[in-house]
Amino acid sequence: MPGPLIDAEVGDTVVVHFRNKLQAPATMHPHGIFYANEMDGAYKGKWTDPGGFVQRNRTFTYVWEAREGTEGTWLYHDHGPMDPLPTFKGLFGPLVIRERGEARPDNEFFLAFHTFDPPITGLRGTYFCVNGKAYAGNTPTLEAKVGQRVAFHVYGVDNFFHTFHLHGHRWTEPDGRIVDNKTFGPAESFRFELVEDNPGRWFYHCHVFQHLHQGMNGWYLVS
Ligand SMILES: [Cu+2]
Repeated sequence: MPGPLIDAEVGDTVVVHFRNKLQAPATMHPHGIFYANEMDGAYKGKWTDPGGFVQRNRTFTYVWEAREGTEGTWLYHDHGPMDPLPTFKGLFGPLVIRERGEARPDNEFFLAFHTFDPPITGLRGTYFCVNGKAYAGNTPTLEAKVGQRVAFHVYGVDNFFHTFHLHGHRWTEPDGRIVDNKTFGPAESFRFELVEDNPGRWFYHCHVFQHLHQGMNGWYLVS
């Protein structure tokens, strides 16, 4: 965990061959991309479509469309009958839809901000995680070089509002503001780019201090 990156361009049809190897039913529910009602991957009681209740050892093929107007960084997650426990255990992943033929950045990172609670881990404390790990050195150590065009893709997938703060750097928001700390809530996602100009050993972290000090931090190494 997180699940694999789904990487599409506008105009693509995305076909996901999903096999549930867990003991419990599970699904895949995407954000942002276009999908017809039966490709929603959501449990709806007696109105549930097959894609909203995939039993253990069964398969389902999700078909989604990256239509015009779906560009962006998104996520997918379980939305089956066990919701939200499978998501809280890590059944989520990133989904990016790029402009057709768009130049790829030199380097890019996909970061899920989320929580492991005691009912999930059996441990005493809550861990605030990035991609399933807590604390710098365990969380992803990101690496880039001066001069590279670097893209960060960040999404939240728990009950909390987080911020993404990057030391030594700043970026321009779509509305033109220059920021170095961006707030995002449950299932919100965003992407920003910068041209790397500042070598060193930097921190990235959530700036909610409780989250920061319970694990939501990592290294960004620029050479
Ligand atoms: Cu946080």
